[in-house]
Amino acid sequence: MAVTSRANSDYGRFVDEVKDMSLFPLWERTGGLKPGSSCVPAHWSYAEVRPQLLRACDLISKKEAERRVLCLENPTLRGTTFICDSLFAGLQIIMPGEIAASHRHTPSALRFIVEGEGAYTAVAGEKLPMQPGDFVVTPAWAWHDHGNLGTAPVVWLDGLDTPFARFFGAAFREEHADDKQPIDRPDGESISVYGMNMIPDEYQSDGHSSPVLIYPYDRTRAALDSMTKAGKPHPAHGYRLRYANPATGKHPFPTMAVSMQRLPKGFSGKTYRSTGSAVFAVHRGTGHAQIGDKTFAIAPHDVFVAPPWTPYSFKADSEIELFSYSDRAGQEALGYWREQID
Ligand code: GTQ
Ligand code: FE2
Repeated sequence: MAVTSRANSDYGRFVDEVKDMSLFPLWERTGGLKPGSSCVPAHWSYAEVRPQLLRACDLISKKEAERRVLCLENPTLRGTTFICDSLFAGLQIIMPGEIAASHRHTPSALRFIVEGEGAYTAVAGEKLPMQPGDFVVTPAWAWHDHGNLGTAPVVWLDGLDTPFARFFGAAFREEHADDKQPIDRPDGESISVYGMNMIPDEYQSDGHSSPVLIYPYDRTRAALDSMTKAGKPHPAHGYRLRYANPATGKHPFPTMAVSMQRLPKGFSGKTYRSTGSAVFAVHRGTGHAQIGDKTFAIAPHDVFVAPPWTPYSFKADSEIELFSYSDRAGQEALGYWREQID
């Protein structure tokens, strides 16, 4: 029975009265709990976005733009900067000689290098030179600044868990007193100490972010090569490796899970869905991604998003490598994570 038909009844007056007291009768709520969100599948073609990044370089100086980033905004989330309910994604461009000043924030961040040589990120006192295909960790509240010491533009994908911090009302941010933070560790020290299947004896993990701050592509590729030789592909994911925090075996962030997967040429994957929202960046290859009722032709450096509980599958015309990050770590920690394969 609709509430309106009770307008002049005792019940109708009751409902109006309690609503004026900021009380809502739960039994009046329609819909209830169900998985998924209003977020939609979306795809950004790098061939279309790249010219706009270069245009931004002509129009906006590095001084004006603290970070020269085009946010990939879900069409249902206009004005939020977010690619889905739980994640941020942006393409950042930095020209030769430019620096992006040091700051820190409570959201955790990752970079996935898309194109260009000679850029670095400095994180927590360590300078991390970056190559295409590398995955870089910026833990919550770690100082970070970027620079391009090369001769060509450098573009990377920024992935952040900003919506988590916003949700909890815990989104703090601070500028460093200097544009560049002091470097007090040797270049790439984190991987040469923590990335060797050994951990310093006295190291105490807080269980949050990985002590390894860079996962270089040459290692990822070598691991995928070995995995490809060793066994059969997963029916939905192909050959997929998850980046691990070596101190815990779990994810590199408290909120985000991060992976690289290889789909062999001709691969036609099963349909899969999970409660996770996932952002994908094509590192190599061409094919198609079917996400919900949308089919996207995918090419190198394209980015696309799969909303929660939306079925998706992949087809590979040539061998594909897909980088991805999702809110899986956060969902697992909270006991929400579920998945389903066709
Ligand atoms: O490079 O530090 O795309 O703080 C969004 C927020 C990049 C960064 C983004 C950030 C950064
Ligand atoms: Fe930042």
